[in-house]
Amino acid sequence: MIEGFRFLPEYFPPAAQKVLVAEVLGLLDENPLYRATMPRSGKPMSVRMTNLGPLGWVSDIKGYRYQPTHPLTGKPWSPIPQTLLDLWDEIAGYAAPPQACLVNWYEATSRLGLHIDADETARDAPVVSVSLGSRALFRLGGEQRSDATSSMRLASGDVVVLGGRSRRAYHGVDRIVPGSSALVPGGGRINLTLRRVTAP
Ligand code: MD3
Ligand code: FE
Repeated sequence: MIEGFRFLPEYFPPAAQKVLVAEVLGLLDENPLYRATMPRSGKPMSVRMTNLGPLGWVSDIKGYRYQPTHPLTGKPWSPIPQTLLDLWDEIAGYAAPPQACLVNWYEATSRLGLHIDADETARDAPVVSVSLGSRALFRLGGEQRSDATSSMRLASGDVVVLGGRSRRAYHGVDRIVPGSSALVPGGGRINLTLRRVTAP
């Protein structure tokens, strides 16, 4: 496995998963899920998304970027829940707090193509991911698109830390296993990624 990749299965027990999902659902009125579009092509992404925190990752026809406000409401994103700030403190090993929590919302047929996360200036900071709801078939490769990949299932409550070289690795979600958990309304999946965007 690539250096810097840490898999913490069932980090959150079921009761804590429920609280986290309820917290995220409660923030969706103020921070509505929306379907971002791909740069240049304007093709809609299969995953709906929103963000929490001082910065949020957005994509539109002009490109990828982090910005302080929701693209539809124009309002600042709500703060990152304390549970997630605590998680970062416990496992990120990074002196400054995360600035963005990207919320990816997967339905039965949602997927996320192989990509690298490269829009953050703080390249030494890890990305911390929390999976909630139905299982995902996650694919992790290397620093070149042509590198071999391996697949793994990410289940509800699992936490993944992407530090070191793994931070620069290609990755994606081939599909979810819809209905493999009833935690998320509709049998879908929520993935939360905590990110440090700018160098402290
Ligand atoms: C490996 N999300 O938001 S989480 C993303 O399940 C993203 O929604 C996926 O890829 C999801 O960009 C995967 C695990 C993950 C997150 C960030 C990474 C793996 C990563 C960054 C670098 C390498
Ligand atoms: Fe990613």
